[in-house]
Amino acid sequence: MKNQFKLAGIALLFLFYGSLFAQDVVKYNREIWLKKAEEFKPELSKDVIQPKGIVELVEDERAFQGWTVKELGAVESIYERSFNELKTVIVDFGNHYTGYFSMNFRTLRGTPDGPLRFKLTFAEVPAELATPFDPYPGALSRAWLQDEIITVTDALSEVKLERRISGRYMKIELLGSSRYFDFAVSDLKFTAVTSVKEKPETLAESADDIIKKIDQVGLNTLKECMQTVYEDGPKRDQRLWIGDLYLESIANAVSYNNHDLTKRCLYLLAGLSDERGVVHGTVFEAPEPHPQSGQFLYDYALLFNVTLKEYFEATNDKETVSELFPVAKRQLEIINDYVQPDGIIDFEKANSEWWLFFDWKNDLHKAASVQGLSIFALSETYKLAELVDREDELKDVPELIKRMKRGSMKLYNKKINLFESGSDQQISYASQIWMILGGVLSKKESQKTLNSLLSMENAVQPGGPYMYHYFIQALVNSGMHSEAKEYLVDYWGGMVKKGADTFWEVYDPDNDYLSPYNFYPVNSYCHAWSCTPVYFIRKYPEIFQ
Ligand code: RAM
Repeated sequence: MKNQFKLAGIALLFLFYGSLFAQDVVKYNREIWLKKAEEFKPELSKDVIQPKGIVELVEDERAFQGWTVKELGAVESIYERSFNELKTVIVDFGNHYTGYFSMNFRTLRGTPDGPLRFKLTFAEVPAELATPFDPYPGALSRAWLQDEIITVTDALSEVKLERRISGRYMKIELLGSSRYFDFAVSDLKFTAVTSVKEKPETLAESADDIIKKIDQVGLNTLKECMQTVYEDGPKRDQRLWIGDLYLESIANAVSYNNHDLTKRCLYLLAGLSDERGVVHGTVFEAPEPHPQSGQFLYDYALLFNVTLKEYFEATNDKETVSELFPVAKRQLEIINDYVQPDGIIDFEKANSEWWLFFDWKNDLHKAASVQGLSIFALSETYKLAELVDREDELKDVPELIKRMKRGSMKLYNKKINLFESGSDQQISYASQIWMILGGVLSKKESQKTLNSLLSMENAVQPGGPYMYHYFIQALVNSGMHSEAKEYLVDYWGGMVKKGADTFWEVYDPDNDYLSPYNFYPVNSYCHAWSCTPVYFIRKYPEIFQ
């Protein structure tokens, strides 16, 4: 009897551990992967930046968001002047920087006998300094906005702001001082940080000026976002998102070549995958690496695989791929949960179980996009498997790709050569782009589709630079090279003409005030996914240079 109990106990124990193993498919690697991520955490370089000068805000309806700045003189001009009289000053650091601000004080009269109180506001674009933040109508935390009230108890020593800041401009407003002494501010400094070490190659001498300018602004954007992970935006959200990582890493691979940063991010995401082995759309580094729990994006999970494939092509790093290939395989299984016998993804089901991101565009119907992106991810993962001789582990994939491509044609309206999405048969850029990137159409057919799309007035347009990247890629893949260059110059060149030092998270040429968060100052104006002209210009010099 006793023995029977023992046996039953052992069996139960096996069952228990068995179910744990089944649930947590990557359990034993997670710690190792997080250790690797830590090992490749870069040292940030530090560069001390002096302000370029003092400026004032000028209202100008032709300027981006209605505001520009006018130069008033060198920063030294305020180092001699009574701040009790000046009261407010705007400093221009001359470029977008990410890092830490500090300043000092000089006593002009008397002895400091009481504390000083200031409000410091940092801005990526001029309108951020001109738009009142309160009452705050935005959908994201009010605290992302970079205004800080500081009390200086010792006006004889340097003051350092603890919060990491991102921007080009800074407004200093005096909120409180003593009448028994006077002072000037001095030694305004910005210690800029980045993990970029290498200087990218210069473009061909013969490249158009606008291309050179776009490349430069793209490089600045990327450099600013490359911190201890690829951040989405150094002002906001300051963290790793897979969609941003993918685009940053391919731009990095043709410019700064900081492959270890890509490797770190891949290991971090793998190490923080959930108990099913699914990667989270976004993760945090501090105080300990952790995911945003419950934040699963269907498209981003699959783009993990594409990032890994691009990483391998850039580095030939077999060790990393052999360790992370199981994670990629696991992401592909997501597709199996939704693909139906006719090769079409069950959109309603996927949409109810995942955040299907694709673009910041409320009215976009995403069924065709999900279909195209899934095929794209399957194809790219299979290519990766071929590169590392592991196709036998993805035996079913070629057949699945075929079935899904066949199924996709059910969404194709042959009369107008366009894919339709949803019961309203919505026609969007996103649908055509993802079907083309998925390789559903031949090159010739893709051209027909894109030409038809470009002539459609009511097609749902890309919502921002993220979708615009895939649009340019679809044009490139379809052999529409002059159009690819034209649209790139038009779109990103449009931001340059509006004064961008770094490319923006959101850009609609017809609406400077567009914001997915209901308040445009909280948009990020140095945003990872907008840096990709760097990739196009350098990856395809024959088209863009
Ligand atoms: C925003 C961020 C980020 C993006 C996600 C989906 O919060 O700007 O770049 O990847 O959305």
